[in-house]
Amino acid sequence: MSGKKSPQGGLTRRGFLKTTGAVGALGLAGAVGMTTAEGWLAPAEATEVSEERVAYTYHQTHCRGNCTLKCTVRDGRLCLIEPNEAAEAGFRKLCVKGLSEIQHVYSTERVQTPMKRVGERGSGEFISITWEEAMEIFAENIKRIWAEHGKDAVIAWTPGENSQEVAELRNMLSCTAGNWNGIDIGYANGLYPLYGGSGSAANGVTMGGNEITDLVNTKTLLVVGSNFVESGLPHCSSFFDAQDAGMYSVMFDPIFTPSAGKCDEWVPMESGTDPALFLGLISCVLDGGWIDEDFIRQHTTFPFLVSMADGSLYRKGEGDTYGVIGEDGALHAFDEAGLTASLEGEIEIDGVKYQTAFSQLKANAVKYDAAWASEVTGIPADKIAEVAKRYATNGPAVIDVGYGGGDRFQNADIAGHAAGILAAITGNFGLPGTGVGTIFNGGYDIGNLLGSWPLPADMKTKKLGFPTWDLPYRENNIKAFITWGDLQQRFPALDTAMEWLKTLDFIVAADVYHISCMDYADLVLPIASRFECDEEIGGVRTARKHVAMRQKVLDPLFESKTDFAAQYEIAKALGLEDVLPKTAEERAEYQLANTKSARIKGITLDDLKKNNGVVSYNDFGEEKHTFSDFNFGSSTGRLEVYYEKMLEFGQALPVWEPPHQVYEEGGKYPLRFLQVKTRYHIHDQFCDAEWIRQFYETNLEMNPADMEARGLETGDEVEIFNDWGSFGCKALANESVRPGTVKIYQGEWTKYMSFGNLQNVTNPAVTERGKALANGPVILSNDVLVEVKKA
Ligand SMILES: Nc1nc2c(c(=O)[nH]1)N[C@H]1C(S)=C(S)[C@@H](COP(=O)(O)OP(=O)(O)OC[C@H]3O[C@@H](n4cnc5c(=O)[nH]c(N)nc54)[C@H](O)[C@@H]3O)O[C@H]1N2
Ligand SMILES: Nc1nc2c(c(=O)[nH]1)N[C@H]1C(S)=C(S)[C@@H](COP(=O)(O)OP(=O)(O)OC[C@H]3O[C@@H](n4cnc5c(=O)[nH]c(N)nc54)[C@H](O)[C@@H]3O)O[C@H]1N2
Ligand code: SF4
Ligand SMILES: [Mo]
Repeated sequence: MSGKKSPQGGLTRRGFLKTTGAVGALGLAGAVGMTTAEGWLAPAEATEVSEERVAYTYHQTHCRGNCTLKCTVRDGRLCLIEPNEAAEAGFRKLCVKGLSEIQHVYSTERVQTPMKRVGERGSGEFISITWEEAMEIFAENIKRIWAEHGKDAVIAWTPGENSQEVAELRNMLSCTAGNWNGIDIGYANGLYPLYGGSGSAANGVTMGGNEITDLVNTKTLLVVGSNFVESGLPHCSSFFDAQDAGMYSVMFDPIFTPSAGKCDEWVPMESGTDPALFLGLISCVLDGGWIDEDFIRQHTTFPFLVSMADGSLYRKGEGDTYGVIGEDGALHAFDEAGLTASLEGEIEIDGVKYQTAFSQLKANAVKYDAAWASEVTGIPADKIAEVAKRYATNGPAVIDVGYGGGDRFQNADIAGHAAGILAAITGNFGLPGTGVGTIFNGGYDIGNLLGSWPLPADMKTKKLGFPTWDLPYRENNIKAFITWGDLQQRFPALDTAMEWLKTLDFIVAADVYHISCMDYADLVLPIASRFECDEEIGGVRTARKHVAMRQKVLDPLFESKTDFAAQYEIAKALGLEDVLPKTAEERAEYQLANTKSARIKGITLDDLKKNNGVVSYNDFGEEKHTFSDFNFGSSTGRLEVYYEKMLEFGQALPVWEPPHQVYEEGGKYPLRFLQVKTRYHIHDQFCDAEWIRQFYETNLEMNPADMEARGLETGDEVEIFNDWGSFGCKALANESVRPGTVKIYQGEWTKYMSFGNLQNVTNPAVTERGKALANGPVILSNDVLVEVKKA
C-alpha cells in the first residue's frame, strides 16, 4: 500500500484511523491499485491479451425491478453492464442506477474490512481488524448477553433489499424481531378488511388491482400520491401504452412531480387530506346517481342491516348469516337464492331498528359534499365533482395510490377504506381495466416465492409485540442490536433513537457501504455487493415474473464477504454452522426445489444456468386479473365495506379524521414536511454513486413565497426543525412545491446534510387505532410539521 493514497477518502473524512499498513497485513497487497476507487477506475492499460468474460447477476428488488444484468469483466474489472438479453421482452431493462454500478461497486464508501470501534459511539472512529478477530468479538459479546439476559435480548434487523440474502439469520439467533415495521401499509390497512383481511402489504395486486399491463384497458386513471415515473420506473411504460390507447389520467399530489407532468391533469392538494378527497368523490358520485346498483347489491355488504342502536351488523343465529331487506320489505338472509336485496331502507327486528349500510353511507355522505372536501383538501369543489363524474361514468377506471404519500399519515387507513368504497359503488373491481391499490409499485408480484431453508424447530424469532420504532420510548430488555442495513430508514426522530441505541451493550452493523448508522456500531462487517461472490452461484431471487440468479461477476472486493458467507461466519462463531447449508448454491437449489408456488415450481438451477441466469415464471404469459371470479376472499365472498371491527374507533364506515400533526393556522411549525422517492436513490442506496450524484444536491425544496417570507434564497444553508429535532441542508426555490409544504429526497445519508439527518424531525408517535389495524400502526413520516430558518 505504501506510496498509494489512503485507501478511502471517505474513511478519513469521517475521522477513521488511518489503516495503512494494517490493510497490507490483511492481504490486500495483491490488489494494490484496486483498493482505491481511482485504481479501479484507471483506464485499462493496453496489453496484448486482455482477459474478458461475461457473467449475470440480479440487481435491486426495492425499485421493483429485479433486473437481471449482463456484466462484462475485463482484466478483473467490471467494465460494462447491459440488460440481460435472455430476459423476456419488456423485462430486459436497465436504468442509470444499474449502469452506474460500474463505478459504484468501487465507491470510496465501500466498507473494506471488518472494523472495531475505538472512539465514542457515533464518532465513527474505527480500526481495521481481521474477520477472525471480528468473529471473536461477536461471539464473546453475544454469548455473554445470551447468558445474562436471554436470547431475546438480541434484536436483529434486515431491510428489504437483503432480507432474502440473510434469510436464516434471525431465526438462527432465536432473537427478537420486530413484527410491526410501519412501512408501506397505510392504505393497505384500510383496504384489506374489504377483502376479509386477505392480502399482503408489499403487493399492489393483492391490494385490489390488476397486473400493470392491464392498464391498457383503463379509460380513467386517478393517481393519488404516487410518483410512478420515478418510483415505479420498471413499470411506467405501461402508463404510456395506456395513454396511447386513450386513457385519461388525473394526478393528485401537493407537488408537481415528473409523473404529474405526464398525466392529463395535475390537481394540487394539501398533504394528509386523502380521506377527504375520497369522501368528497364518494359524496359526488352518490349525489349524481352514478353508481352501479347491481354490483353493489351482488358484490358488496352495503345491503346488509346495521343496528341503529350500536352499529353492529344483524346476524341470524350463529355465524355470518347477515340480514337484508327483500323486495317484500321483510327480513331475509343475504344469501337467499333469487333475492333482490334493497340498497336502502329501515326495518325493526325484535324492537331494534336497523338500516342498510348503504343508507348509512348516504347519510354520512351528506356532510362530506364537494364544498366540505374542497375546504379540507384545497381542491376547488367543481374539480372534485368533475373528477367524480369522470371516474364513475367513464370507466373502466383505476385508482392508483402511492406507498409514500398519503400512506404515511395516521388517517391512511381511512383513505384506503374510502378509496375501496369509491371503487365498489362504481363497480370498478374484477373486470379488465379496473382496480384500486398501489398499481405501479405493486405492478407485479414482488413477493418471495422461494422455499425456505429449514432450521431446527426451536430456532425461531420472538415477536417484539410493539412497533420497533417505539423501542427508544418503552421499557424493553434489548441489549444488542444487529443491523444488516441502515437504521436511519426505520427510526423516526432518529436522534432520540440513536441516543437509545448508544445505551445498548453491543451494536453490530453489516453493509456493503458505510451507511449512516454504522458510526454507532461497535463492530462493522464488510459485505460484498451482488456483483461479487466467492463461489460460482451466489443465490436466486424471485420478483417481477422472473427467477433470477446471481453468478460470480467479481471476487469479493477488499475483505468483504457475501451475505451468505458472513452469515455462515456468524453461525460458526456461535457453533451453529451445522444448521446452515454449506454453500449458497446448495441453498438456492433447495429454495427452488421446495417452493410452494406453482408459479415457479419445476424451475431448477440448471435451467437458470442454461439461460443466462434468468427464467420467467410458469404463468408468464397470463395476466393477473384480481378478483376476476368476483370472489373477494372474505367470508361472505363480497367486498365487506362495513368494518364492524372498527366500531370502537367510529370507523365502521370511513369518517374524516385529520392527520396526527393537526394543521393549524399560525401553529408553531407551519410547514408540512414531505420526504419523497427519487430516481437518484433507492432509499439510502446510491447516495454515494458519483455518476448519479453529479446531477443533484441535497436540498430542501420550498415554494418561493415561503422562502421570501423567511428571508431565504436558493443556496442558503437552512435549519429544519421541530420538537423532535433538527437537521441542516441548502434551500432551493421550486414553484412546483405547494406553498406551506417543503420537500426533500428521503434516504439521504447524514454525510450529505450540513448537520443532522432528515429523519431527526420525523414523527415517532404510535397511534392507538393503528394497533387494531391489519398491519399495525404506520410510521408517520409525512405526518410532520416543521419550521425552517437560515442556519
Ligand atoms: N423519513 C422517511 N423514512 C423512510 C421513508 C420515507 O419516505 N421517509 N421510506 C420508507 C420506505 S417506503 C422503505 S421501504 C424503507 C426502506 O428502507 P430499507 O429497507 O433500509 O432500504 P433498502 O433499500 O431495502 O435497504 C438498503 C440497505 O441494504 C444495503 N444493501 C444493498 N444491497 C445489499 C446486499 O446485497 N447485501 C447487504 N447486506 N446489503 C445490501 C444498502 O447498502 C442499504 O444500506 O425506508 C423507509 N424510510
Ligand atoms: N427510484 C426509486 N424507486 C422506488 C423507491 C426508491 O427509493 N427509489 N422506493 C420504492 C419503495 S420501497 C416505495 S414504498 C415506493 C414509493 O413510491 P411512491 O408512493 O411513489 O413514493 P413517494 O415519492 O414517497 O410519494 C409519492 C408522492 O406522494 C406525494 N404526497 C406526499 N404526501 C401526500 C399526501 O398526503 N397526499 C397525496 N395525494 N400525495 C402526497 C409526494 O409529493 C410524492 O410525489 O417506491 C419504490 N420505488
Ligand atoms: S435500479 Fe431497478 S430498474 Fe434500475 S437497473 Fe436496477 S433493478 Fe433495474
Ligand atoms: Mo417502501
